[in-house]
Amino acid sequence: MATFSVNSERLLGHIRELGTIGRESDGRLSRLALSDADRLGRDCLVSWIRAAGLDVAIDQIGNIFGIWANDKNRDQPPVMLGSHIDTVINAGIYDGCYGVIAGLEVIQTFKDADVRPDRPIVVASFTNEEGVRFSPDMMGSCVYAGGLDLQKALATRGTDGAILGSELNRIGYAGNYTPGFLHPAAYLELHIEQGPVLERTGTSIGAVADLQGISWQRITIEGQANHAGTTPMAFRSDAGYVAARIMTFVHDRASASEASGVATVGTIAFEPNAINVIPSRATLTVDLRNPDEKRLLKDERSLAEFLSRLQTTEHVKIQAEQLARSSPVTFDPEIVALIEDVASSRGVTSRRMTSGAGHDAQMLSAIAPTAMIFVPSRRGISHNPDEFTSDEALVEGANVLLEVVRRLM
Ligand code: HGY
Ligand code: MN
Ligand code: MN
Ligand code: MN
Repeated sequence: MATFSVNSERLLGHIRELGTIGRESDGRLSRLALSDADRLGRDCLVSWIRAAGLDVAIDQIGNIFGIWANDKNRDQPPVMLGSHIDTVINAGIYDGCYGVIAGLEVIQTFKDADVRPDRPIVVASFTNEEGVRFSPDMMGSCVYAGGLDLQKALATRGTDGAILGSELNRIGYAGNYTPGFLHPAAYLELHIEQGPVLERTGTSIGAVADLQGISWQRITIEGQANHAGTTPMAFRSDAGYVAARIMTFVHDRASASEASGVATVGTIAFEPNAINVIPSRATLTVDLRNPDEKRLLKDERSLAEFLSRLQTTEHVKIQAEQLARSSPVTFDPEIVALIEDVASSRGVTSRRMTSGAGHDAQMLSAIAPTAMIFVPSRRGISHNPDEFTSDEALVEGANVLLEVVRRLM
């Protein structure tokens, strides 16, 4: 049986090149969904897909598909490889991009070797996986998988007030393609781990068996602006103080030993935001995650109860808006076992693991047998310019993906 290997130079070159696109004047990499920087990244990816001789298709939420099909296999459900190329603010160069570029590389490698698969192979780059500018995250894959209404998604207002649908039009990625393959035969996502487990355990490949649930809320606290000097402590409705109480509550609750979840307050803002004015309003976001749905519901309930207690004791009004909510998902055990089998046939170590991060695979698992392959992140760092994975690990991960696809296609 012929063995195949990706073209490591082309793979690593593409990762580095895409990593240069969307740099701000201070050098930070931020390709927020549907920004001009995202458009440049998309244009670059589309040019690579075209150069590889694949059909390019863009759907109505701006998902980009590179389709490798022939007249014999076109009507078969494809094997789909995907991820995202939008980034967070001040991002690394691997999160999402690695999976899209490796997916294209796998197809190119088979194409170059004149392999004739029984089914099409499609590489997908999903819109707005990160959800930093427009909530919820994993938006493009969620619309594609039928989990979010297209019109609702197009009407989403971003943190900068922009409307998603008009941004799609503005950058020229409002497509009209209705993917014929609504139910891929399999979906595989290769991704950096973004956590410390593989590095700490000296393991090369993560065979991701499941992915934790995610709950995003925006909480607005209405207090009363007042003079920082003259207002006695007992007479204050201090929105800033209440925000700090909420931040401490979610952090301490998640840190408590019996919890299996994690919690982050990633954004916080005070109004009028002046040194000598008691904040009249505070807005913060809470990111709760738990691999166990019952515990995630309990985490949400206990936060809601805490908010209502605070309203009484601190004389404030609190509103919580759900920005995103996805339950834990279990990936396809057969494909997970196949990933482990391929790793061992290639003589590299692997371990089953849970993904702490959200991924498009979470959404695709609703419509296709799905699994993820992780490669190690140095010191577990991600969503940070210090995000790093070695060339060897990147190439190894892509070759494991290649062999898994070969056995599935
Ligand atoms: O938040 C996440 O886990 C993903 O990176 N959007
Ligand atoms: Mn990602
Ligand atoms: Mn991410
Ligand atoms: Mn993600």
